[in-house]
Amino acid sequence: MSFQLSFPSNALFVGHKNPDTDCTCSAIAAANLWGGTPIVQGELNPETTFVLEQFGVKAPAFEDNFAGKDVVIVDHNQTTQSAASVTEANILSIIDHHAVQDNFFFQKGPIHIDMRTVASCCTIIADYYEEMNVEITKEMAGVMLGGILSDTLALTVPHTTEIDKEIAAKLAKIAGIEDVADFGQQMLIAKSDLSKYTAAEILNLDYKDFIFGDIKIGFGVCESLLIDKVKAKHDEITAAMVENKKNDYNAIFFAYVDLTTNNSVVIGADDADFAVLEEAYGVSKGDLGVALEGKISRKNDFIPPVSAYYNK
Ligand SMILES: [Mn+2]
Repeated sequence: MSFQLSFPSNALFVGHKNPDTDCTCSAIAAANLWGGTPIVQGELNPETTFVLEQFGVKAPAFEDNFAGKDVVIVDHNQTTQSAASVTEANILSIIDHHAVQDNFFFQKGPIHIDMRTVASCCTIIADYYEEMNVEITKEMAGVMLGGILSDTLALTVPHTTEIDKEIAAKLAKIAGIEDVADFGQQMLIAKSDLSKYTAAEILNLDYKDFIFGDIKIGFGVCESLLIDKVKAKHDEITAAMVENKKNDYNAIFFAYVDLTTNNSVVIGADDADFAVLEEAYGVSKGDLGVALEGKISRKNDFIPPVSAYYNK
């Protein structure tokens, strides 16, 4: 007899706060596979909305009260990236592809944990369909492809693995997407349309908290094909960062990620934050902030030097 992962039908499949396409689509596809309810902990971004509309898939319900509930965590593994009530949930499993650092979810007993070194959580969920011999519908193939293309910027980021590429190709076939690069480009265009957002909303759209010992930081990222339009709001974004910092943060950082060049500029809320960035990255502040060439990933590029700085 071999182990087969299963969950009770009342399980909630929960992605991180400030949801992105990968966590939302992971929750949808996992809930579809195992039975249960996909959950988002915030409003969907325009890229995720585009993907769900393409495949006629309903957005998950919003929920942030997890006390006493059966929960499967997808696409994150730190309490700082979920509502506080998740610490009172009955966590059944963690399925993720991020580094295990501080604030890993505590568990009441032994649970199933699946952390893989792939570029997207949807890659892992798609692999479960295969392993469990469950047919992938066009809709589910579409959303999982969306998650993979989002986290890998259409399979271009250096940490994209062969498994991500192989699974994306299979999903594209089922989803009826002939030109994956073109679909990825359409996702980036959708993601880059930030015209309806205020500076504070742009800061918080893709924003995560990190805790290093007793240091708490916030790190927002904006990936755009039209990053100059975002940089034009620099003063307002900085003001929003200063405002966020009042909520017991030691530092607030934000990265302008230019998807046309794959270069980034990371900024801080104030001089003290900029001093951290200069030392962590070993780069002096330029016009707006610290310029990082060829670096675009919070998980792989931005956080490790900052983590090393605070943990030294
Ligand atoms: Mn992810």
